[in-house]
Amino acid sequence: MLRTADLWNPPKKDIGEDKMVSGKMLGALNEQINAELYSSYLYLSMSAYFEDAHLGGFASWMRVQAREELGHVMRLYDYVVERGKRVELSAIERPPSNWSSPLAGFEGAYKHERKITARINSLVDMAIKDNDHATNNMLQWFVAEQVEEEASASEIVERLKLVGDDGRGLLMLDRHLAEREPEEE
Ligand code: OFO
Repeated sequence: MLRTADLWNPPKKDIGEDKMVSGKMLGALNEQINAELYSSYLYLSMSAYFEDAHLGGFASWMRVQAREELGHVMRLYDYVVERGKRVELSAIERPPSNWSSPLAGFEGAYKHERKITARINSLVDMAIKDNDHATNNMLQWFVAEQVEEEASASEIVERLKLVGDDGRGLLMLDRHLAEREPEEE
């Protein structure tokens, strides 16, 4: 008989091996969920830094990025659930809250995206090794996304280098970054 308590505390889904998603892969996907949550946290922290520096366009760009990262989280979350597996959330590391300049902030963002790309690539390697075609297919979206993420952060780094100490150039870039719209989910 199903008790009310069972509805609120359903038994944990099996997180062990099965023929679809290996236990190792499940652990790695759960870690990736955490990494994407950290990305969102990092960009929200950068957004707060730019708000404080009166650079509303930079802040808005970072805020859109923070939200986009939550979309990445949910994409992985939904995949794990769809495979009948259990999402396990863990503590999110505290992000930095200060950068020495807008350039340092975006250099940090670019470096971070390169790390995320390396993580995605090792997940793909694992899926290939496991003959896990479904997970590999799901991850290909992230492979393409990382190309875009790296390109947009690196383009802003280059523009900031061109701007240098020119306050007017910085404000023009700020106006340009304010135009970024959230992507359709
Ligand atoms: Fe999720 O792509 Fe950035 O971190």
